[in-house]
This record gives sequence, C-alpha cells and structure tokens, in this order.
Amino acid sequence: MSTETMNQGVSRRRFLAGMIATTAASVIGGSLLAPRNALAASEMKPIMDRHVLSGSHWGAFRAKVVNGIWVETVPFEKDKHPTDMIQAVREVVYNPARVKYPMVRLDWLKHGFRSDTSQRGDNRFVRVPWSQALDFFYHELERVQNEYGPSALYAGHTGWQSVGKLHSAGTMMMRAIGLHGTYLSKAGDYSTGAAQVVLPYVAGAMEVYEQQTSWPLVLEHAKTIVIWGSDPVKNLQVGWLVPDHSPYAYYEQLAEKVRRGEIKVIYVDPVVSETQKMVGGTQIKLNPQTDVPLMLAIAHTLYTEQRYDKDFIADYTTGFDKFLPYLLGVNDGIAKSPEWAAQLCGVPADEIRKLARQMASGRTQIIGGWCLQRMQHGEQYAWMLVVVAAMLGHIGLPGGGFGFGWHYNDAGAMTSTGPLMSGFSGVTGVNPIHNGSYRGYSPYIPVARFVDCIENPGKTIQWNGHDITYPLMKMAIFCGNNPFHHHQDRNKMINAWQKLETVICVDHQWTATCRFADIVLPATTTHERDDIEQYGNHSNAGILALPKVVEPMFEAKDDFDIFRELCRRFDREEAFTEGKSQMDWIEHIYNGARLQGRGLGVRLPNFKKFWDETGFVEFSGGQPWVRHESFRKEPDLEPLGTASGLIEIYCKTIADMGYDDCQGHPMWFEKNERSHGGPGSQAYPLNLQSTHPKHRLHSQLCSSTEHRATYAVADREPVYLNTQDAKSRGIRNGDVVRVFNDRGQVLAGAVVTDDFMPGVCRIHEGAWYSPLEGGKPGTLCTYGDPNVLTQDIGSSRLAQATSAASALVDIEKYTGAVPAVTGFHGPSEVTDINPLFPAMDL
Ligand SMILES: Nc1nc2c(c(=O)[nH]1)N[C@H]1C(S)=C(S)[C@@H](COP(=O)(O)OP(=O)(O)OC[C@H]3O[C@@H](n4cnc5c(=O)[nH]c(N)nc54)[C@H](O)[C@@H]3O)O[C@H]1N2
Ligand SMILES: Nc1nc2c(c(=O)[nH]1)N[C@H]1C(S)=C(S)[C@@H](COP(=O)(O)OP(=O)(O)OC[C@H]3O[C@@H](n4cnc5c(=O)[nH]c(N)nc54)[C@H](O)[C@@H]3O)O[C@H]1N2
Ligand SMILES: [Mo]
Repeated sequence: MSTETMNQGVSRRRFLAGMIATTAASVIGGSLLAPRNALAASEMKPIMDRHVLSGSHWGAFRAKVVNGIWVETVPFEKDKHPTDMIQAVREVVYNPARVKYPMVRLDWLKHGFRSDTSQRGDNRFVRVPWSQALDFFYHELERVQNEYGPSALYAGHTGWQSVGKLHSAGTMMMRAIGLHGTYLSKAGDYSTGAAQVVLPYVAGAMEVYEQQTSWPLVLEHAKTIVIWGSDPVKNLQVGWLVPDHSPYAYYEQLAEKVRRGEIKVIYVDPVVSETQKMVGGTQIKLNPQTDVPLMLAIAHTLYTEQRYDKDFIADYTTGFDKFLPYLLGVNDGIAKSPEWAAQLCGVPADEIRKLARQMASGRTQIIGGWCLQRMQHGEQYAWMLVVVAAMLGHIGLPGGGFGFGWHYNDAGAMTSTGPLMSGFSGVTGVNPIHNGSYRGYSPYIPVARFVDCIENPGKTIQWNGHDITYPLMKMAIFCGNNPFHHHQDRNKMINAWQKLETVICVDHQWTATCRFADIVLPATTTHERDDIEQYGNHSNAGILALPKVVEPMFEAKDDFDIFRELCRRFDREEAFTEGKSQMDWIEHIYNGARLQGRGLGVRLPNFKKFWDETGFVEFSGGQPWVRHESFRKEPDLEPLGTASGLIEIYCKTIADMGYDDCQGHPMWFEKNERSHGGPGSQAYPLNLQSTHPKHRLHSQLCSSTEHRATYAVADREPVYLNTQDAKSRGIRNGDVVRVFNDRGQVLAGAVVTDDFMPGVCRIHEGAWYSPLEGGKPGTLCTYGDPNVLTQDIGSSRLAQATSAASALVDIEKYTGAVPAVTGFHGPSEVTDINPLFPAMDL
C-alpha cells in the first residue's frame, strides 16, 4: 500500500463505516437485500448484531452483521498493514452481478449441443431449476466421453477462485469430473509460465513461488537492492491464502534506510511504481521489453572491467565459456556492450556502466518480478537475471543474489514453526467410469495455448522438449476462474469459442465467461459457507476459521454441494465426499494440522474449542533464513536440481531441444511488437502494460460497484498515459478515450501522469469485458478490458507461456456518443419460454 492509499484508507474506512451503519438498505440496494433467511429473520427478531472473524485473498477482517446483513468490515487487528480492498469484499456478496439462479443460454436450451454458437455472448439466458441444470451437465459429460473420449473434455483449467482449504473451486471441479472420466488438463499457469519452465534448468528450482531470504537479513547486509520490473508494495496486498501483510513493516524500514543513505534502491521499470513511491530510491527508465539488452550490457561491463566474481563462476556455475563468445560478439560481430544496449533500451551507455559498477561495489540483492516473463521470449529475462547475479557472486549470501518471488505471498517474512494444513484433494483414488483413449492427442496442453488449441485441433506445437498435438475440444468447464478476463486476444477467443459445443461456468459473479457459457451455475462466496485457511502465506502465522458470515443469496450453492450432486447422478457421491459432511472435512483438515503440530512441538486446541471459541490460532515466528545458502556452503552435498547440480549459464538440455527461439544460453531476440522504434511501432506507437491491478485481484472486485467508483474514470477502467502522449493526442485527464490496435478496441478513462514514461500506457488486467454488441467479434468494449488488445502467442517453443505484456496500441480521444457500460448487470433473462421444454436431444 502506498502512503497515499494508507492515509486515504483510514478516512475512507471511517466514512464507509458511518454511512453503512445508518443507511445499509440504500447502500446495498433494494433488490439484493433479500438473502434467503435474513429477511425472515429481520421481520421476526429484534436487531441481532454479530461480529464474525474471517478471511479472504485481501486479508483477514471482522464482519459486522446486523439482522443477517453484512454491514461493515473492520480489518483484523493483527494485520498492521491492511489493504483498502478489504472494504470491497462485502460487496462481492451483494453486488448486482451476482449469479442468482442456474441459467441456460437461450439457444442451447432449444437445441442443446447443436445450438447456434455464434449467439454465444449475446447474454440471453433462461432460468432453470437446479435439478435440470445438473442433469444437462451430467448428460453432456456422458455424451462427450462416449462420443469423443477424454481429449474432447477440458476440465483442468483453474484460477484464483477464493481462499479456503475445503472450498477450492478448481479442486472440487477436477475431483468430481475426474470421478466421471479422465479429461484434458493443462500444464503451467499464466503467472509464471516462462520462468517456471526455464528456471529449473538454470537454477534447479522454479524459484518463483519459493520463500525468499528473510527481510531482516537483507536490511542488515544489502548495500544495493535492484528491483527489476517488480512492484511488491502494489502486489503484496493480495495472497493466495489469507495474507498477513507482515512484509510491509520491512518496506517501511527499507524506506528509512534509503532516507538515511544506508541502502541504495534502484528500480528498473518504465513506470514509477507504488514501491518506489513508498520506499524511495532511483529509477532506471528503460524502453519496455528491452531488459535483456540492458542485462547483457551489465554482464559485458562486469566482464570487460574485470568486476565479476571469477571464483563464483568457476565453483558454482557451468557454461560461462559458451556464453562469453555471444556476450563479446565473437560469432555475430555484435558485442553486447552498453553502447549496443543503449540504442535498444534508451538508457545511456554511461548510466549502464554506472549501474553495473554500483551492483559490483558491494552486496546486491536483485528482486525480479514476473511481468517481464509474461512476454514474447520471456524465458530470456529470467535466465539472464540469474547470469548477472552469478557474475556478481552474491548468490547464497544474506542480502545478495537473485529472487523471483518477493512481491508474492508475504515473501521475505519469517516463516513460523507451525504446521501446514493440507486441503481437499482433487484426486480420490477411485477409478473413473470413463477411462477412454486420448486417441493420439496430448492429454494436456500448455495453459496459455488453450484458445489456440480450440481454434486449431490437430495442430502440433513444441513445448519443453515435447510435441503436443492439440485435441478436438468439444466441451469446457470453468469453475473458480474467468478466462474471458485472463486470456489474451478477446476477439480471437470469441471466434474460437464458437467451435465448442458446450461450455459450463460455475461462479458467483456474472462475468464475461458466464456470458459466453451455455450453462451457468451459481456458487456461494466464501462468506456464505464455512471453511478454514492458513493466516499468512510464506509466514504461516496461524490458522483462521472462516465461518459463514451471511446466509447464501438467491439459489447459490456451495461448490462442494454442486459437485456432490453432480456425482450423485453417476453414483460417485460417496467417493466425492468420502462420507464426510463439510464440517467433518473442516475438522479433518484442522486435525491433520493438529497432529503435525505435535511433531513440531506446537500445541493446538481441539477443534471444538478452536471453532467455537477463538477462530484463530497464532504460531510463533521462526528463524531468519537465506535463499540458496546451503548450495553456497556445500555445493557438493547440496547441489541445485539442475543437470550439473550447478547454475547453468549454458544448458545443454535446452540447446539439444533445437529451438530457434530459445537456445543454449540467454540471448536477445527482437519482439514482434515493441515500442520506441521496434517492430510495429510505426502503426501503433504505445506499449500497453496490462499489469496487475492496484485496486483488485484480477477481475475479482471489479463488479463491486462502490469500490469501482473509487478508481474508475468517467465510469471506465483507467488508462494511464504520459503527459506528452496525452498532449499530442489532445487528451486530458478524465477524458473517455478509445484504445485500439488491429486486434480490437476498448473505451477507457484517461489518467494523465508523468509516472509513466512517454510511449508507455497501462490498463490493469481484470477489467471486465463489456461488449457493446455481445458476441460480435471486434465490437467495442465499453469498460476497458486490456485483453481485447493483447496478443495470443506463446513466449517461445520452450515454455509456450502467455505473451500478454508484448502489445502495442494507440489512443485517441473518444468523440462519439459514449455508450453505457454493459458488463456488470448480469444476464438478459428470457422469460417467455418454458424451460421444461428443451427441444434438445439429450
Ligand atoms: N493481459 C493480462 N492478462 C493476464 C495477466 C496479465 O498480467 N496481463 N495476468 C494473468 C495471471 S498472472 C493470472 S493469475 C490470471 C488470473 O485469472 P483468473 O484466475 O481467471 O482471475 P480471477 O479474476 O481471480 O478469477 C477468479 C474467478 O473465480 C470466481 N470465484 C471466486 N470464488 C469462487 C468460488 O468460491 N467458487 C467459484 N465457482 N468461483 C469463484 C470469481 O468470481 C472470478 O470470476 O490472469 C492472467 N491474465
Ligand atoms: N494488487 C494485486 N496484487 C497482485 C495481483 C493482483 O491481481 N492485484 N495478482 C497476483 C498474481 S496472480 C501475480 S501473477 C502477481 C504478478 O506479479 P508481476 O507480474 O510481477 O506484477 P505486475 O504488476 O504485472 O508487473 C510488475 C512491474 O513490471 C513493470 N514492467 C512492465 N513492463 C516492463 C518492462 O518492459 N520492463 C521492466 N523493467 N518493467 C516492466 C511494471 O511497470 C510493474 O511495475 O501479482 C500478484 N499480486
Ligand atoms: Mo498470476
């Protein structure tokens, strides 16, 4: 959180608290004020006040519930750095985009899997009873398995869902569908798709999700911290589990050390980040997508000025000799010198040398983000960052080396000595009913290629040393994720989607994925069911009960019950539940941790006491820890997980794959779209960042009306752009603008700011796709989904990861009549049809 938002946070919280207490009904909105039992309760009983301690991806909180209605949210007192987003969580339950009932798309109800799929996205739906929706679901599973086998059924696509060890929506889906039959699954993720494939070859581990060196040690030992394309202060607001936000205390201490001149912090970023605003330090403004040239030039300087650690290179790495000819330009005649890099990255050669010398002058901690590997050739950035760190020789020392996960999951906080809970499992050990052949197709696909797969069945691509032949996908199930926000090139996606016969979406918000589905099932939010979760991610600070805050709205059901009832239709209910109720499962999960705790010498109260009385157990802090320390101390006994056990500057395994776009050592590859004079910049001059939102978790909270009003500009998602770029286009702060390229067009609200360098603009990912004409490829998005503009290509043959961050656009002031935003109001319900008369052929 920046100081700016922290200050605003307090006053906004007070303001909201006062407002909600007095006008709960008007704030929440009449039609949504009718949770099933709450209204009845309020008619009969006197005012009932409860305070419920619970948690979310945004942190823990106490919910004030009056007469069955959640009216106020107070951050958990143990969270010293709560995010403002916590105030928007309540709205997730009440906002107008709630999925209220099971819904079936009009033409699918009429014609089943033979429906006119070009109508998908027109948002016309019919309400059906739960039993009918689940019957359709089951019959479609049967049909697809019998007719095509598992490769036609895509059910492995998961996402950010909600916290809770039991109600993991994606796990529920995979467990239930897996009991019915095998299916097509995915490999990798959108977050770190390139880094998680290349880094195991280079550094022996994924590196991205792992704990980092404890902050107290970094603060004590680092002389220089280089934050490379990362914004921890923005991104640590959320966590995969309930975050405790404890690292913010260290960022405050870092800010103090920067003020006193004790640590130098350098940001390599085209944008002044939230971290820079809070911590201070200096920015190296480089042209987007040119980080690898800058890193090569740092390596070139370290080598030619003999500032690199020869002993470290000799003792802990392999392949420097094979990389050196490339660095020096022996074969291609191009030395990767600061002068060479300066032309690409726009950073003057002298400044590059100064940076290299600063990094070599003492202990240097490099903090690398993930946006840079969400690009074409994103593997090269991750690999080259390790090479620079190896040349500096500080890997495995406190306050030195590289780390790729500092902005994620409370990283750098001390890990407690407490036990870890295991969750509900996606596999059961019970054989599926259908276990057909994949018929020569791959049983999995690299996740970010899934639309390419739908579009091009039978095509063979290379991935990480394997050939992947795309199957003919007929049916897809999404639960706890939102592909119509997270996937790139929306218009390509809309076209490809027409090839699918049946799409099922389980969610509690009427997202664009619901619009483009055939059967939509309403799930409860975390706050309408009981669950349990870890408090603190890497810190593992304790265990938190997540008791139900309010009763389920409308006809929402828990994912557990949805899939249990689906399993009942093929006689696998018992296998799904293992004979346990939800509460049995929660107790079982807790007791697993309790038992583990005994082994660790950590005593936990019995479940009843935990659940009924405290709802929270806290674990005591652990010992400071240094990443890669054991490897540094004993490289023979504690080798890395690479082929050689050493850091691989040259990797034979990758070289032997023979890919032209990812070779045996890190290299600079020109991008197919790059701003600042790069390819495509004549037509579309602006680099489009679609980094992670300051005010949301992806698309989650975008449908929270009040919260959206705190950051939207002219009702649209903000697009941030530089003053000069705005001026030359006649754009002023607050204008509605059209952002466009050959792939599509969106409206957005202009925020003119010199925090962004010229030629760089940003729309945060997760802005809801809001088509002017639903289902029509190329139509204007009325709210500002950046994935209308991004390109859908693999990073390289190695990882086939998303290249969302390689996109160019232009912006113009929008002069037409500004249409209303279309995305947040749920389906257009068609009522003049008898839902019990589907002409479909089951
Ligand atoms: N352009 C661009 N695109 C990107 C990125 C980028 O940087 N730029 N980043 C990528 C990255 S790193 C990621 S991780 C993805 C994230 O992509 P997603 O994981 O798809 O994003 P979310 O918005 O979190 O979607 C979660 C969905 O689950 C629903 N949900 C929440 N709780 C429950 C529940 O209990 N049950 C059910 N059934 N549903 C629930 C929410 O309402 C929401 O619709 O986006 C990717 N897309
Ligand atoms: N608030 C919030 N926090 C989140 C999330 C969220 O949705 N909201 N999502 C979480 C998830 S799932 C993930 S995967 C992580 C994502 O973590 P990251 O991918 O690391 O985060 P981003 O915010 O996309 O981008 C980080 C920084 O990269 C910079 N950048 C962009 N292009 C370039 C470039 O060409 N060169 C350089 N040097 N820098 C560049 C941006 O300006 C930004 O400061 O965040 C997590 N944290
Ligand atoms: Mo992510």
